[in-house]
Amino acid sequence: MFNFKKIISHIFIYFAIPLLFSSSFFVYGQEPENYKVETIAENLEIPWAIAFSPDGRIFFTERVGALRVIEDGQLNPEPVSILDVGTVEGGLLGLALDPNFEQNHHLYLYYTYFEFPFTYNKVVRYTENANSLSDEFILVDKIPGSIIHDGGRLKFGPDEKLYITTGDAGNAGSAQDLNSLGGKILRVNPDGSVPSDNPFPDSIIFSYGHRNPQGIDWDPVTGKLVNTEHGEFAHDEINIVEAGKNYGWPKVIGGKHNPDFVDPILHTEDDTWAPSGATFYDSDNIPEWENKYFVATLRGNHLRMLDLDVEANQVISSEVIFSNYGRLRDASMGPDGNLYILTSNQDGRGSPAENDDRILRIVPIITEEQKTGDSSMSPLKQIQSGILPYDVACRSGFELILKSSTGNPACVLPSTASKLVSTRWGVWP
Ligand SMILES: [Ca+2]
Repeated sequence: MFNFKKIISHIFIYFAIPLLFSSSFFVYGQEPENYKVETIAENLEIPWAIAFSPDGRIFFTERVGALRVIEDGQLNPEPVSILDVGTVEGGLLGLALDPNFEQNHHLYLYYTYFEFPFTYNKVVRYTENANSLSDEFILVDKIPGSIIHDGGRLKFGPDEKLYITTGDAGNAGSAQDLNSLGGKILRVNPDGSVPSDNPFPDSIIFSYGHRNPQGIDWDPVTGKLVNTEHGEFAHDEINIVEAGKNYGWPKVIGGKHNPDFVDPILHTEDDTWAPSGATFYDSDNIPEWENKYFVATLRGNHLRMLDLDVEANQVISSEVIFSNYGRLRDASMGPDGNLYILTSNQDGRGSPAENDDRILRIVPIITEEQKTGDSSMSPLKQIQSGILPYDVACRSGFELILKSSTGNPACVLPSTASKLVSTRWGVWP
C-alpha cells in the first residue's frame, strides 16, 4: 500500500515509540508483497562496492582486483581495469565517483597491496574515459594493511569530502595511535589534501578507536555520519561518528559509559552480524523504508533494517530482512531511488548459489490501484488535491517540510531544511 496513512503511522512510530519503549527494540512487521528482488548482474567474484554514474552506468569492484561496469542493463564482460591486489580480506575494496564526475570523470579506488615485507592499503584517483582508467594519482598511501581488518569503504559526504574507513590490520593498538592511519575514519579533500576544518591539525584523521569499519552513510534527517564496524567475537557496533571522537577500540568494547570514549548507538553483544556496507534509504519508493538504515551483514546472512533516532541516540527498531541470499557485502542507494545489494558468497566463507555472486535491486511493486491514483495517491498528489494532513506534527525543534527530491513530508532540523525544502507546509491554508 502506498498511502498517506502509512506515512502518518510511520511518523507516529518514529516519534512516539521511543517514548514508550525507551532504549529497547521494537520490531514491526514488513509487507514483502510491496517489493520484488531483481538480479541485475550474476556470476561475479566477491563484489565489494558499487557506484552510479550520472550517465546511467553502474561501476562496481570485485575484491579479486577487477573494476567492472554495467551499461544499458548489461554486465560488460571486459573489466574496466584489473589491479594487482593483496588477498584474503584485503583486495580491491572501496569505490567512489567524484560528486562532479559528470565534469571531471574522477573515480576513486581503495585497494590492498604488498610491498615486501609489508601489506598496505591505498586510495587512488583515476580519470575514467570510455570505460578505461588513466592519470593514476595517489591520495593516501601506506594505510596499514593485512590479510585481515583492511576497512576499505569510500564515500563522499554531503560536504563533498571523501571519507575513508580503515581497519586496525590486526594491530589493535594502532586504532588509538593518532600517528597511525589504522583503525580510523579518514577525511580528505578530493585531491587528497587535509581539509582545513579537520579535527586534528594537519591530519586526515576524522575519528579513531575503530576496529574494522566497513560501512558509512549520513542520516538524511540530521546529516550525521553513521558507521558499522566488525567487533571481536561478535560485539559488532553501529556508531554515530563525530569529528575528533574516540570510539574505544581496543580499550573498550560496546557501551561502557566511559567519558573518554563514545558508546555505540547499537552493540550486538554476543550476536554476530559482521556488518559491512550500509546506507540510509533516502527515497519513498518503498514508503515504509524511508530514512531507515540498511546494513549488509556477512556472518549474519541478512540485511538488517534499523530505524534510528540519531538525534536522540536511540534505536527504535531492528529487523532482519532478506535472509535468503547468504552473505551480504554492501547495500547502496541508486539514483533511481532503489536499494542495491551485493552478495559475498564466493569469498570462501559462504555457500554459493549457482549464479553467485550477485548484485540485486529491490524495486517496489506498483499496483493497478496505485497507477489509477484513486485511493492511494502519493502524499504530494494528496496535498495538491487539497487534502491536508492536519494530524501530522513534528517533535519540538524539528520542522515539517516537503522534500524537494520526492515531495514527501519529513521532519528535519531547521539547519538541514533549506537543503531539502521546495514547498513549506506553512504556505498551505
Ligand atoms: Ca566502539
